[in-house]
Amino acid sequence: MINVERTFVFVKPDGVLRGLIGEIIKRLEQAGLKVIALKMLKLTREQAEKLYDIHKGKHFFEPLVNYVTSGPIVAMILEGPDAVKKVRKLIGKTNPVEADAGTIRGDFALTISRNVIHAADSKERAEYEMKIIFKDDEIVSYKRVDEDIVWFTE
Ligand code: FUP
Repeated sequence: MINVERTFVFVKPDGVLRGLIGEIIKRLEQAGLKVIALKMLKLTREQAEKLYDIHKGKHFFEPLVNYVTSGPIVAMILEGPDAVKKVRKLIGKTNPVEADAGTIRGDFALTISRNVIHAADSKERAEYEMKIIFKDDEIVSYKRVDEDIVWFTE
């Protein structure tokens, strides 16, 4: 059975300030992922600390929270077959130096602290993270015209 699931992504302030919003959404959309929620915002400290709660206490936690709250982000929920795994593949490894060419981080970033994009790393984290940013009524249900072809499985 096809595993249609939702994942949570945001373009970080470095991505927004460099004008990469369109390029990033283009790559995710052209892979067949459906954008079902989309919002530009500036994260509050509370939201950022919740999004990165698993890193609390680590040396990079404070700089990370300061950074992601320093400018605008573009958050989205994407839906599609195995969306969590697929998006992680498309964004590449956390450290852009290790991220493969062809991935978003591999193609657009150089350092770990400015790696352009965040994506949830599990279905459970995706559901937790999307609730920090989106209300249920901000998620839209519709069918993409190519869904039956791109999402097809025998
Ligand atoms: P990822 O899920 O790929 O975003 O990676 P992590 O959850 O491990 O890390 C979250 C963010 O913390 C990274 F995107 C960048 C930042 N980070 C650092 O700045 N330094 C580190 O050593 C590790 C992570």
